[in-house]
Amino acid sequence: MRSLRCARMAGVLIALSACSSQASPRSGVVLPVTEKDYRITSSITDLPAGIVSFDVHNRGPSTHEFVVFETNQPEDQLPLGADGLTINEDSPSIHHVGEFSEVDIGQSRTLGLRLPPGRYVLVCNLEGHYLGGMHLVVTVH
Ligand SMILES: [Cu+2]
Repeated sequence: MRSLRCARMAGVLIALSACSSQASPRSGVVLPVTEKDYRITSSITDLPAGIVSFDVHNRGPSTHEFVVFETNQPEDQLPLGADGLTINEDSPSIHHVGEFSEVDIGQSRTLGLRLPPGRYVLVCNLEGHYLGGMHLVVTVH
C-alpha cells in the first residue's frame, strides 16, 4: 500500500529478482512464505541476522500484499489507520522494512532484505486481510 518508501527501501533491498536470469548465488537464509485467504505461513520463523530472501508464494484465491514490519507490538495488535481496516504503516510503534505491494494469484516473488536482529511481523495489509489473520512473527537473532 506504500510507494513513498522506495528511497528508504533501496538501502536495504538486495538486487534479487525471481525473474532474473543472472546466476547470482543466493546467500543468507531463504524463507519460504505462503499467503492465502487469510493466512501467512512459513516453515522458518527463527533465523540468523543477515541477508534474508523471502520467497513469497500467493496461493490465492485473491491478490495479496507482502509487508515486513519491525516491531515489538503483538502481531494481532498493530496500530490501525483511520479506516479501521488496514495497519497505519506510518505509526511510530512499527517500522516499515520492505514490501511487495502486490503478489498475484499463483505468483511467486522473492524479496531480499538485510535484517539486523529483531522481531518482525509479516503481514498482508490489503483491506481486511490483516484483520482476517494475515500476520506472522519472525524472529531474527
Ligand atoms: Cu491479503
